[in-house]
Amino acid sequence: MVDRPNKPSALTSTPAAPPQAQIDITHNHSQVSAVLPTGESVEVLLHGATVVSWKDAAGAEKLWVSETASLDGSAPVRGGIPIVFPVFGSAPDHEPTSKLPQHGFARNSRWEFLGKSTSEGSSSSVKLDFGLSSSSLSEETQALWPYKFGLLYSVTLDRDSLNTTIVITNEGDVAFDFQTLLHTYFRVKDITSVEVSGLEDSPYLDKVANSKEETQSSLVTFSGETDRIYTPAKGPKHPVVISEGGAERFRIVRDNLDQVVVWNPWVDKSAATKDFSPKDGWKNMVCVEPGSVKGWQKLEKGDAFEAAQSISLP
Ligand code: TA6
Repeated sequence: MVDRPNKPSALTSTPAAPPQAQIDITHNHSQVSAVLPTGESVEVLLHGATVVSWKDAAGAEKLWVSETASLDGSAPVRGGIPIVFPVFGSAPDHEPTSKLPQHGFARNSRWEFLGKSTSEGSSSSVKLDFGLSSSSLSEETQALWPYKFGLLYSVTLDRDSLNTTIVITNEGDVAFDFQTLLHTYFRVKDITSVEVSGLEDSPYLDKVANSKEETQSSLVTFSGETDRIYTPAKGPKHPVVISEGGAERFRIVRDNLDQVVVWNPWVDKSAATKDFSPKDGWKNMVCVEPGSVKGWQKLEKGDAFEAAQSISLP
């Protein structure tokens, strides 16, 4: 046999696969956690498929969760990323959803963990999938909103980002109208030094002023209760950026979510909200919530609606 120059030496062992994310199902099968090899982590409750923790590689928490949040499935979680579906707020004039609780039933239902997937060969990200269908709702809830649907919610953790995607399918024979929103509670050091950009020149409804229509002239800053439904003028791909003390903290782009709700309850609303604690916790949180909440999305039989938020760290 003719020896070839530079013949590679025989492999002593197959190349090791890159280290993969560690996935655990904990708390008596009620919570799913994922930790990347580089240390970033995410925790998701099966109750509401609510992301309740997102930490960077140094272990710094990015989300705000109330110290008295119900984490046992007895109530919607006060904090993290609750999923709003099929109604945002309450809609007394919208007959099909008028009997539903505030923000709908998705955040207060038990979802199923469908599994994880990693991008081929990459250890830098992991995707966790969760499902909720009409058949898994209580009979009482199915009676309140008798439509057949499926929800697939994916949480993708990467080294400097968290993406949450929802796919809503109409599995029945009749169309239904819905609203949906990702009610993200961001953790900040001091709300009075927070600025939100990317909403300039955008119309909004000011819920603190009886839903008066306004237009945002410049950066959003906070000096009191703030509860606004923006329709960003520059469209979903234009980032909404949360900065603090002039430094960027979070950059949010959206897919198929035309509104952004900005909320801070400030002193009185925090004091009046039973599961909001500590009572001065309003200083350390801001909600920036991508959603489709102006009017109603109609989903025809067999159709699907996909939407996402992608939150990246500087
Ligand atoms: O997204 C802002 C908002 O609609 C506020 O009006 C406030 O009600 C907040 O949601 C919290 O709602 P919740 O039902 O979770 O207490």
